Amino acid sequence: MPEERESNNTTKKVTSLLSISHDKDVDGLASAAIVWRYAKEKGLDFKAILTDYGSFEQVFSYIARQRDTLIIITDLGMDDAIIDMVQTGLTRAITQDSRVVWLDHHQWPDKSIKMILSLGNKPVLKVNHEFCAAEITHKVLMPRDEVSTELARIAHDTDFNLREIEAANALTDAVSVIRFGAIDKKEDVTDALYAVLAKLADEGLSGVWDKDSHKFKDVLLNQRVEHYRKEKTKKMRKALTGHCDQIIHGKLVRIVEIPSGLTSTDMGTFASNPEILVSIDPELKVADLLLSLSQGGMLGFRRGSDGVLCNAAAKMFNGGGHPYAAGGEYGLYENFQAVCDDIFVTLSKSKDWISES
Ligand SMILES: [Mn+2]
Repeated sequence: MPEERESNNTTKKVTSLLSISHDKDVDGLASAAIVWRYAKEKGLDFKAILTDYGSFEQVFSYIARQRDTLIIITDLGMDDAIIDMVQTGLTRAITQDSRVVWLDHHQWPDKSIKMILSLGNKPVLKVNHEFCAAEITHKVLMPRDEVSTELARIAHDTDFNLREIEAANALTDAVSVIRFGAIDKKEDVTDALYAVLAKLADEGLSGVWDKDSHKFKDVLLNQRVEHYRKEKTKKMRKALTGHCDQIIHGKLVRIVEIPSGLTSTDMGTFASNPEILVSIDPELKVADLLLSLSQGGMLGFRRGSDGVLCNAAAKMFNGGGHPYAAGGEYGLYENFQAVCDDIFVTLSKSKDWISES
């Protein structure tokens, strides 16, 4: 936060901080934890809302009621569909002497960027695709704080799907198990995640994770995560067993149907492990392109080799993303086999998703 803003602006000083972050993964949670540490350092009252895109209307009408509040939004993008709602909520809060800081790494249309920058009280907007949101939050708010450095590193490991840090993997599963559990019981996701968030904000990873026993300190949470992992493995094996393969333009394309409670990231990691594949079928190889079809008709794209561009493949299904991971939409369906045939036909029509290098 640029300190000069304290001295040369005419608005009242903020007294509290409202953090709005993504509830879906470790990046959103770690970003909120770093924001909380910033609030502690500045002596600001703190409140967090962890949310997802479907709930923006409630969130921004809550934001509209804020006074003298520093509103920091992290790991959430904005596009034309929600721009009016966002503008209305933020403008209201700003007329009540609030300020806005938005830190993100998703794709933003120019119109959304211009809207945020045109708000009053000198808004701060940082959007950078090369980092995860927690890394940006760390750099902007708490660059010299060691706990925040660790939180940003964990988020990077999960968001870029590196999966090199055991505790980061475990935390990813903990977020999923807590989140899916709350959604099932129709409980508030923020309330459900608050205890973990508070510990991360207090002490970083060591607040929740015991590195000597390789377990969560909370025994119940550890049991839930272990159970979730077993169930998840069963579901993923079953999903992989029902796979549908085809060679297209010399690339092995595989489609799997994923049940609820599984993410395409889970599936992508699982299905790129050759040992797991061989245990299902000795002939089964890692696919060059893996498509995960969810029951709602959403498509996740992950690649098993560099010769494929997931973003270009996803574009053929009204989606987009990165070369290594992307998302798109097929639409509601009944017959999985018919969907596979249809997808294979679409992918055969273009070579855009094949990388020359
Ligand atoms: Mn993120």
